[in-house]
Amino acid sequence: MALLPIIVAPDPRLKIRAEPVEQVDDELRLILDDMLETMYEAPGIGLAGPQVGVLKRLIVVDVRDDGEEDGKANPYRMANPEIIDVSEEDRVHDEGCLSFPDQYAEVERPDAICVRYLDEQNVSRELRADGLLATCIQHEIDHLDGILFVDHITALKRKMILRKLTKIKKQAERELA
Ligand code: GNR
Ligand code: NI
Repeated sequence: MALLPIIVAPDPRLKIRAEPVEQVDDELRLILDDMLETMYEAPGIGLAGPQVGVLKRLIVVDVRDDGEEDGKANPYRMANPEIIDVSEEDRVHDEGCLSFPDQYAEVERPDAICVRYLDEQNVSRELRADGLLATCIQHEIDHLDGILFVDHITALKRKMILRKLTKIKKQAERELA
């Protein structure tokens, strides 16, 4: 088990489309476990391969039994996740992202989805999700397509968030120099 460094925006590596995996083998199971460990430590409720420099269609999610703060752990490891159905109804959530530390914005997405994926045993599964779990899975699949939550908000808000992060990154570089 290992913690993986999380890439912070703006970074061209977050804008690349990730490649599908052929099958979930021992090597990918180890990466999925490292991603979960990294996500819990952050802490976050989801993590996508590209955020840790893995350009494969891998995501992990745990919103802890319906988003209750002290709910039981309920981790999902997904390879090649695909949304195969969405509800007509939308929901708005104040989203954050581990690649955008301390930045939040309201994003509207379908309230419920059906997602097809390969689980950690390389078995094809379908999951119906709604609420926070549905929001999080959509946010993670976006990462696999190089799409970030700020791509769903107004250009002005996006500019403000990216300007803040650029400033913070430059400051950190100066402190290291
Ligand atoms: O930890 C996270 N919280 C979150 C909150 C609302 C909507 C989406 C998310 S995902 C985010 C972790 C992350 O950046 N995943 O890519
Ligand atoms: Ni994210």
